Amino acid sequence: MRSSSNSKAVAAAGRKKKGEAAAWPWWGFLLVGGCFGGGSGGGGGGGGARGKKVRPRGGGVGQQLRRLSFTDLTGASDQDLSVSLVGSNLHVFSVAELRAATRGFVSGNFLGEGGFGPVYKGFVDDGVKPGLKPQAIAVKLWDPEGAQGHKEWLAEVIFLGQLRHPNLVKLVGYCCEDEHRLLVYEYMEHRSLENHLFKQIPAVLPWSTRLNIAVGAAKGLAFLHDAEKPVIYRDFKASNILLDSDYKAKLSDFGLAKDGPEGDDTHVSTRVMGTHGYAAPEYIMTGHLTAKSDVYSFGVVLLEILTGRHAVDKTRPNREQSLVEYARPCLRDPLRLARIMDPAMEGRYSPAAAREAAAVAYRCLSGSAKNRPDMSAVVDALEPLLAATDDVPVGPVVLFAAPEADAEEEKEKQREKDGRQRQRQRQRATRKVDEQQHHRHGRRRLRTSPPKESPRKLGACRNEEFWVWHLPADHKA
Ligand code: ACK
Repeated sequence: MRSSSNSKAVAAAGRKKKGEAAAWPWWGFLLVGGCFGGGSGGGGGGGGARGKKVRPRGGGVGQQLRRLSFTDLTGASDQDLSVSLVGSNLHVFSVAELRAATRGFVSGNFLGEGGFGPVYKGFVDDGVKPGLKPQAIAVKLWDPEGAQGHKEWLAEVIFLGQLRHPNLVKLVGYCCEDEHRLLVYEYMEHRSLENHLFKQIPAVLPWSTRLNIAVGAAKGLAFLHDAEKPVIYRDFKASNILLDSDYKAKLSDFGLAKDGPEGDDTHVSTRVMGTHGYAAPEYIMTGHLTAKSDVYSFGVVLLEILTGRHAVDKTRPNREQSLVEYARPCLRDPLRLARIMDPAMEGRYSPAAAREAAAVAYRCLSGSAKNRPDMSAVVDALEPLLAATDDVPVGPVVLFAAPEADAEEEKEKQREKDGRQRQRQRQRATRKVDEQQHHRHGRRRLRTSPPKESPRKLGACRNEEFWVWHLPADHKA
């Protein structure tokens, strides 16, 4: 079933969606001469580079090239694009080769569906391409019905094609044949962090593995932020953190990544895109993107790692649905922290390390971006905790409710009740004043709350939601 529907997706991959040309003015000329311009293009596949690795301009071994930014693309000629857009060592595949590698996108090889489209496991060796080492791969197909398109495909090729780091997933190559857009990655044995945290597949993640993942993911982000030409990842979330056979974390999915601000600029102005629950509040409000927006998202994922709860969970009682709102107030109080730690760990974690990690999450989730730490400081704070395994209980743990904890819980409930009562009193008082003004001036009561931004749902992948908030016209995509 999957196989046939996605063969259709491959076939339909190039059908233009309404308004594309207007939204992405440089699309047209990229498509004219192949995906990056220049090459032979057309059905031969891969813009003339078919069967070859794409090499950077002047790309001798060990030669350091300036990374091409996304914005460099807009002014580049076709020739520039085909020769120097992509970093070295990317293989250019044809649809036929990837069809063979995945046994015809057979349903048994289906791994899941992300924002870009379905993903299939496959296998390649030098029979497929000379020089290609035998390896398992993950092939991502563009779903033309989905929220993402050529722009996100290109961002992935540009960023992942040029950036290499142990905590970024390796892009093996891509396919750009006619209208088809596919991406080929190294296969990550343990798939995404999301599976392990929320579906507990195949088993509960132990504390040390969780910390290792947090440190690895933090290093990946720090690398992006500290690069000579910094990159803002913009879509940091558990489903974009892939785990290799050793559970080493690697960031994947650079479709929303942006070049960081340059010169005296403090931020990049963008259309607000991302995943509900992970995006920084100031970015949602203003469209101003900075590396600190990623730091906030890291804080959300760190909270997910500690608590085993999803950033947004509509199945929980109202006050627990937003993880940040629910959990952040507990992060600096050891007793309250103990109560929100993932119960699936059954207490098998180092309380001291958990407190330190919680303190890091607290700072990352600060409402004020300037009070959030840099990712390199986050790495420095989290990495030493890997050594603190002495106080991790082993074997079965008997849990009992400490009387102090109960008392504290009662106090907290009472505080919340009092708060709600005070809020009701304030609302009653405000209503009364408004009514008096209404009678006095004979006018309608003014709306006091700000107009709500209404996010438009673009497409849903699994249990995630992908939103675009529409901002005033001066915010560029
Ligand atoms: O959470 P998962 O099992 O891991 O399901 C998603 C699905 O594809 C859609 O994104 C899985 N996936 C994505 N890239 C890779 C990869 N390089 N190796 C293994 N699985 C992957 C992801």
